[in-house]
Amino acid sequence: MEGVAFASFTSFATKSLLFSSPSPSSIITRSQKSRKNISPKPFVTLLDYGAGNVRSLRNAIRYLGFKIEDVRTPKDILNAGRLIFPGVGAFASAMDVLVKTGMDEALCTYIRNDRPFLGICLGLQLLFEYSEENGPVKGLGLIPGVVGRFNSSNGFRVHHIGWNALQIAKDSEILDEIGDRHDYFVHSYRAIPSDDNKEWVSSTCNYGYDFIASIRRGNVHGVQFHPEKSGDVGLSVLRRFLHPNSRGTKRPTQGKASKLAKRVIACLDFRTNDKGDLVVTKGDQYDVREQTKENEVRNLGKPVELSGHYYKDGADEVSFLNITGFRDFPLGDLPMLQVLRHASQNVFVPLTVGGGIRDFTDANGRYYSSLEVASEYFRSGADKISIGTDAVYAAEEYLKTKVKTGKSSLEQISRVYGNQAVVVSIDPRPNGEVYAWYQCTVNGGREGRPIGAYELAKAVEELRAGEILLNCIDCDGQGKGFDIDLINLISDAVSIPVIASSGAGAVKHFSEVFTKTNASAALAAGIFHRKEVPIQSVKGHLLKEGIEVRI
Ligand code: 1PR
Repeated sequence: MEGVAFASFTSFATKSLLFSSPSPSSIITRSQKSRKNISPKPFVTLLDYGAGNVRSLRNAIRYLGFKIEDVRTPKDILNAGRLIFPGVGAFASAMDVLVKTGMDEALCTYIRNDRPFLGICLGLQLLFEYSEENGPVKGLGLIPGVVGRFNSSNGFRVHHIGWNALQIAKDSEILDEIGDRHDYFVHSYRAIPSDDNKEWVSSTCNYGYDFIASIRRGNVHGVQFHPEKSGDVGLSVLRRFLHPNSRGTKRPTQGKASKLAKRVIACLDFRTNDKGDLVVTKGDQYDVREQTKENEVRNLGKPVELSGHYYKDGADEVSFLNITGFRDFPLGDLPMLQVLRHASQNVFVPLTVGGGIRDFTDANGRYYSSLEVASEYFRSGADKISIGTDAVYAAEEYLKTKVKTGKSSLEQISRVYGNQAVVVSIDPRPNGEVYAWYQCTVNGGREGRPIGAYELAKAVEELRAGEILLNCIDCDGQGKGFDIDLINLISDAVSIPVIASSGAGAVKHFSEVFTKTNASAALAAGIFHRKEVPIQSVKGHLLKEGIEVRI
């Protein structure tokens, strides 16, 4: 999750590093370890300087049967048997924390002594000499070379987000099970390969040009992708690092995967039904009630179970949309947070959550900023948050005043967590007979606003949205295919990734949207909930049509 501007977090981060309070269950003390009746689970040391969400990584490590010991002092680094460093945040802020706490020297000593180390994302980049991110900023200087920003001049969207393939350069052991499969990346800076760092590079990745995807020398490893979000393949990378002698099938490295794959996303719209149960539901043009006398909310299953099922079936991401979030205070919706916590324990692909993200004052007069709401979602296991209604109001205000106040939920959240973590969900409806335009709506399609989808998309990109989830009320639940004109209109207007949504009813609709538009991902709900087509069949069809997807 590199790219997060967390300068404002530095003092918090430093404090939390020195006096950290990770959840009690995640900590084992040395005295505990020496007690005889303690669980024999092996443990790994985690350097988490408190700058962001590493819950997914903690979940993945626990899933693999390891306990986590958190670093509190530089000495803990030197005493570690096996150390994972998931860099989070911006390069300069991270270096600042490391230097202030004396962790920089401890890390350099640990790595120079060839002790088992795995750096992830920024945790890889910090090993280099310099980064251009807000800089040049000096890194740990263990690997010759620099970290630079992707540039968009060759037509590639600057954020490299999604599943991409590796070109393995040398035997790395931890990458042995990757073969020709994709891994999940999300970053806008990358380490540049050169003759000086050639001996370190174990794989590269291509996104317009080649960059370093992983490094290895002796026991020291680093990966730019997120193994904790890369499904089975990612878990194999972590497992091989944690259990160096673990056996798995070595897969061939020369395969068909060569570039950024198109993503297939499963979406769970959910709300509380009339009995008070949280259920996954699905609308027809946003109407989620059965057309019967009882007029009940359609119930298509339980969110945690379904998300686990879609993960196993090959979903590249899972989205949870709390469709009545605009009515209630999202943090009052504890079941929602529980859903996220449980789902993220077993689903190792990115999770997006949306619904009701906005500033809020509760019945007791306590004010919660949208940033607090989003932070709670991130802490509970979300990788991205999605904003609908509040983004429409922010865009309207911005277009009226031409001033970026920095105060909208969109701006606040993307400033702290990075714009790759903020999706704007658009709910447009075609309007007008002769000069049709796509009118934006708020509150789950209940109210039309005086702004078009095109204007909204351009405005939210300027306000630092990282992705657009483009729904279409007329197509929703109809199974007649995506609205190709709408998707072209928006994906040609912005340079951030666009997720096409609404209308999938057959596998051919997925190939159609990827061949006729520039959409980076296709999202569907009903076709999967009604078990009409498994995700694997969608992917099989796309592969047959020559469209690269993760398998
Ligand atoms: O406005 O920030 O509170 O966010 C509310 C979120 O809930 C928005 O993302 C909005 O799109 C969503 N939402 C609100 N009401 C509904 C509803 O259905 N009544 N669902 C709703 C939107 C659209 C997609 C759906 C696709 C694919 N659903 O998420 O899953 O259309 O469906 P299909 O494949 O079956 O055609 P805020």
